[in-house]
Amino acid sequence: MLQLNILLTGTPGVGKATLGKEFASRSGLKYINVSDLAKEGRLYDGHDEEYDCPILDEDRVIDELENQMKEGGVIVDYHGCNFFPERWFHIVFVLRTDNSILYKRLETRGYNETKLQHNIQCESFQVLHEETRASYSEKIVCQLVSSDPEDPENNINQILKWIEEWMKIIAV
Ligand code: DAT
Repeated sequence: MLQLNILLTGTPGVGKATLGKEFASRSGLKYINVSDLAKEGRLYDGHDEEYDCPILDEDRVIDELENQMKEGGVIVDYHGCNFFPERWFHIVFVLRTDNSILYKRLETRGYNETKLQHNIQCESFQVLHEETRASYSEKIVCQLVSSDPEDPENNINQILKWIEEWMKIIAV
């Protein structure tokens, strides 16, 4: 089994779960959606009224994941990245989506107007891309586009190619 850990990040709605679940089923990596993990374990520290969402208890999330990350073979999905220990990840993929497409996806999700505009601005200003660049070595940060239906398949092939290269390097 692959021992590497991958972080999939990006604005909500860019397609992290779609890509992460499919990639996990093909690669044997374990897919972990941090929002689902937090929901199951009630890993919260209050409620954000403006954006109508629970506030993640980041320390408890890290405690919860630490052992699995040490073992390796995990693909983590979350719309944030600066609180994870840098040592956890071998590669970080930031998914990006065309803003007009993202708007429709988030509208379908029923986001309120404040939350919708906030996320659209995050994507426009490349907030997650900047956050990954500030938190991880630029050598391990890659951007992938996920706007069109054929993109997940192309992205899976790109990630598989990256893993092939990584395995050659560690075999030396
Ligand atoms: P995220 O996990 O980043 O919040 P998601 O994987 O749940 O996003 O995707 C949001 C919605 O968009 C979902 O209905 C699936 C769809 N979707 C994801 N990637 C897509 C793509 N490349 N082309 C078309 N639809 C896509």
